[in-house]
Amino acid sequence: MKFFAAAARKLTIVSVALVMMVATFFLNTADASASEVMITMGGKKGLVFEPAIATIKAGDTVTWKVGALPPHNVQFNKTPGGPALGASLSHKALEGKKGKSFSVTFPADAPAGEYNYFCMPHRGAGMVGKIIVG
Ligand SMILES: [Cu+2]
Repeated sequence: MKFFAAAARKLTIVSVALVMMVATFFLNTADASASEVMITMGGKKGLVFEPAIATIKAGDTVTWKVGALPPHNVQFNKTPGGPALGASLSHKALEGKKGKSFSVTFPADAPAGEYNYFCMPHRGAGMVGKIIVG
């Protein structure tokens, strides 16, 4: 009986250590890979996203901030994930207050490729952008 108790205790210690190692690994990778990208909507060059093209990794967060000539919004029209993913990433509400921002986190399993979007009121003026998920 003593042997089993000792073995069980040993197993518990090993299990806890293993769980902690695995947890630490996931925490570290999350911290190391997730980053934030800031895009200004409307700037010195007029009705444009600055930068118009941004490269991120799946799981990253993109923040759009209202610059000049509002209102603006973000609507994804062509994404490798299809219309449902495009809709979930879109911010259709028009933002008219300079300096206001909103953030969108791309899912960790977002497929790589080019995510094209536009600003609804200024699409005709060429206010389009692209997020490249690498
Ligand atoms: Cu706009």
